[in-house]
Amino acid sequence: MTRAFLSLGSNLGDRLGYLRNAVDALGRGPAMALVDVSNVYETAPVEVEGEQPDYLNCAVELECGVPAVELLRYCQGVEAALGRERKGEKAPRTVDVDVLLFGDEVLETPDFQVPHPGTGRAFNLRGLADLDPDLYIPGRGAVAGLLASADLTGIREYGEGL
Ligand code: PH2
Ligand code: MG
Ligand code: MG
Repeated sequence: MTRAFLSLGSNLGDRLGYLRNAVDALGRGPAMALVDVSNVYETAPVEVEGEQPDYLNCAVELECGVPAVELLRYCQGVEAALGRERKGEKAPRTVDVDVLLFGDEVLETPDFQVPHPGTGRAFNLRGLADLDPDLYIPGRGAVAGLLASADLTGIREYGEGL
């Protein structure tokens, strides 16, 4: 089993509902067990062009018994089942499910990178720190240290969480 960490994001429609449904679907994945879910954060869009609604983001920890690419395919299936339209990597979306970390694996293919480039984003560090501040991100360092020097502007805790 591999310890995997995912990032969930939604900025269209019933954002909390989409995060909930995505977490439920991840818990039903083949050879996957849900371990924990971070707090939910409302976050200002980063690295996008033009105006977009704010996101809800959270991080999820899984125990995963399939290889990283199969987890990625499953996550893409969850996105599609929850109505995600492929309008571009940074377009507003019902739900985005990114594989941030897969054990200590480092993968660099044209369409799948682990650690995910988004592991450097402050909202992802915030969610990961809820799950395990000692978590080590290959090539970057420990989450707690990275979070300490991150700019947390535009990130606020959202309600009761999931
Ligand atoms: N996802 C992006 C681009 N920008 N900004 C926030 N706040 N939250 C996201 O999930 C997010 C983003 C591309 O996937
Ligand atoms: Mg993303
Ligand atoms: Mg994505």
